[in-house]
Amino acid sequence: MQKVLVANRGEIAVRVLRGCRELGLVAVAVYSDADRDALHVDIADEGWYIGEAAPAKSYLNIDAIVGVAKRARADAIHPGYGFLAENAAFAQAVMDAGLRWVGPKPAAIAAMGDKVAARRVAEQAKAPLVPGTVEPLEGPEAAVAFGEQHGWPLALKAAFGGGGRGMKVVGSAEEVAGALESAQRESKAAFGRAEIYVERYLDAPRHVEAQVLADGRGEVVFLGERDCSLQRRHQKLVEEAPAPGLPEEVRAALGKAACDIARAADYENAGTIEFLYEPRSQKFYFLEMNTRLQVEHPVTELTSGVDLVHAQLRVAAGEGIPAHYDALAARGHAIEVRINAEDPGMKFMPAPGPITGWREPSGPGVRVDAGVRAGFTVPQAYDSLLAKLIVWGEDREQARRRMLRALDEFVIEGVPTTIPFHRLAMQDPSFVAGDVSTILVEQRMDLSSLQPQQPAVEGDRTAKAPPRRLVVELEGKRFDVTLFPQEPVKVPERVRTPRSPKALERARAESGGPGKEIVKTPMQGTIVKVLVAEGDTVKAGQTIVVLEAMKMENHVSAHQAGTVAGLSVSEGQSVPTGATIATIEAT
Ligand code: MV4
Repeated sequence: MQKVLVANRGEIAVRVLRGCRELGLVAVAVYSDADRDALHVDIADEGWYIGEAAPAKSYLNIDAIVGVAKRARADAIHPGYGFLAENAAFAQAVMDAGLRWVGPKPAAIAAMGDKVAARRVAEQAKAPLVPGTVEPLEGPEAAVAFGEQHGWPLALKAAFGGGGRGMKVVGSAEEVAGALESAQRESKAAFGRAEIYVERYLDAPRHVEAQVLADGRGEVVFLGERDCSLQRRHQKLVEEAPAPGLPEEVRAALGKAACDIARAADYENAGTIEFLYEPRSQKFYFLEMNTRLQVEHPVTELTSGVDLVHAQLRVAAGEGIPAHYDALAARGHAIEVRINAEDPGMKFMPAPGPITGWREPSGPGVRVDAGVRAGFTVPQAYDSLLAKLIVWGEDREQARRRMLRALDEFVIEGVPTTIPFHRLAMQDPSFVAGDVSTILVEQRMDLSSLQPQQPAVEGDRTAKAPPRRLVVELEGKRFDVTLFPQEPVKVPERVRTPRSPKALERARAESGGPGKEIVKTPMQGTIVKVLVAEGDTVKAGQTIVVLEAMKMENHVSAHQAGTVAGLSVSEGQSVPTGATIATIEAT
């Protein structure tokens, strides 16, 4: 193995390309139209154009990527995370093209992608599972019977979902049929498969996951666990290793269960086994397995001392796992925060745009894995992760204080970021005490002090220009020239236009007037259910229609109590954003 193509972008492409270069492998980047000026292309030995900005045209385009790998004479492909990383067909296509795949065999990817099949693997490995089914549900009766036997509430989950999408919590037998129907519809739309399985729903668990490394010949090592409980809407925000307060015997049992599952799955390369953990009972339960390198892998690197990208490349090259990896004990404590181009003061709304200023923290125990730099425009086409800030400390408290210091040093101008949220999180009393859980961010933290972020500099904004490159593309391969500008360059300003008195008046009129509420579609989509009829009395907060948009079902509800006066949509109808659904007249 001598030349590796990294089929990804952003910080993970940078991370993996660095690992390749450190091992003396030729590092090949690929890029789309939106990434001509991206950092990952810069730090690679070669850059190859693969297509338009839309993921389907570039980073998800199997033929384009495998085609470039052949033209570049690469002999292996590393997928990073996201995009095609857990696509068994891609892994197979890479192998069929005579290239090495830096990851598990396609059969293991496929088995773990089917969450019910994954539960069967865990069961076979005698690992603890959340009580539930290991076959898809035949109908609502089976779920009701399960609830009556094991107790309520239940979680209905999509067999081909994952990451929390499509999960429904059901509190009683009466709710089962509706929730199952909705879960099936949503799953079919999002994943093309309607299979649903059931589990007992655990209240406020912790998310603890195990990092494993397998050589594909039966050798599996556990490299430590991570706590990833701090998340919002299934988007992780903070991760740490080791999991705070986890008793040593629980850690050992969790590590053993993870290795047993990896062995039962005939696993190869780096993988992550997710568990739900209940501190009160000290019980943990298998949830899912992720067959890729995770975003949060650096906290394990800092506490285990293992470079996981090197390990992945060595395993893929057939080198096996160094013997001493089996007995590594976690050293110190590491915390990672995700720096996203999102405004936590505006419900974490993504805000792509040009980065006009960027200065990373450094110093003892600080690592920054960034995918961007000053002058780069964060594309709208991809996720909003700009960088990960990871710190190491002798213990958790030192790591936490170091994180606060590093967050203070981090300067990012031009786009809002999650940094203000992380300052709060690091000082939240529950977090400080290590009392974390999956409901901490959404139900316990006080986020009221987070304000919408204004541009860092007002008025005529200039930024010190970074070196400029002239890129020449010749038959799809890039060559570049560096220019060092003498003058500051002007960067576009983000402006928010205040609404005119006329526009404000129109907005007031559209609200329906006193005592009336016009319920409108929050987004474009299809009406899949109409739950009221004209003349019905509704309560405040009651669902009026179910709107499917972007493969998710959204409940559109009345804000005020009253009578349904005008109902202007029907099931199956496509609606634009802002369309009138019904008028509610206060009674
Ligand atoms: C659960 C659960 C409680 N009980 N399953 C959400 C993500 C998906 N991978 C599984 N998830 C959950 N499954 C049972 N039986 C609670 C969650 C959950 C969660 C899990 C991990 C991290 C964050 C979470 C946030 C909300 C819910």
